[in-house]
Amino acid sequence: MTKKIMVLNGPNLNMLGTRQPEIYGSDTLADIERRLAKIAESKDLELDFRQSNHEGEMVTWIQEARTTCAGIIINPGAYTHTSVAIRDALAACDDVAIIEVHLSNIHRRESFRHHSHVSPVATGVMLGFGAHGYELAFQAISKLVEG
Ligand code: CA2
Repeated sequence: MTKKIMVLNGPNLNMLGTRQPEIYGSDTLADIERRLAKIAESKDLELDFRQSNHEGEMVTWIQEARTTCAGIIINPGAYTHTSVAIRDALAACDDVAIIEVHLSNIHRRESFRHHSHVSPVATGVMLGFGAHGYELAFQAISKLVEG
């Protein structure tokens, strides 16, 4: 059966490509989704790509992924630094590979971005590679879920 990878994007990431290109690049979320869809097809994986500006909706989606997905790639946006609820939902995903992605290197930025509630419950973390980081994360998760 084809395994499913859920890619979750948090608040404000729907504005990607419209402003602050010096930090986040000029690709839109739709550009990223298109590239991941190609990789998913080549690896016989199903891609479920979503974005939300709401913490509770993200928690509900993670709970859904817990029973339907082999892997989760998540850029929690600013919730990275604030959300114990998203962390707890991810921690409950026992048999799911989890990769946290950030476009920017959060450790080179303001100190309030240095801490992630998500990293301790992620299988791995990809940060600072811009939009390409999503592709790197997808390649990595395809290895984690194979077999
Ligand atoms: O570097 C990342 O991927 C972040 O998760 C992006 C978040 C930020 O709060 C995190 O600290 C690091 C912000 C996403 C907002 O993205 C925008 C993109 C373009 C225009 C406006 C916002």
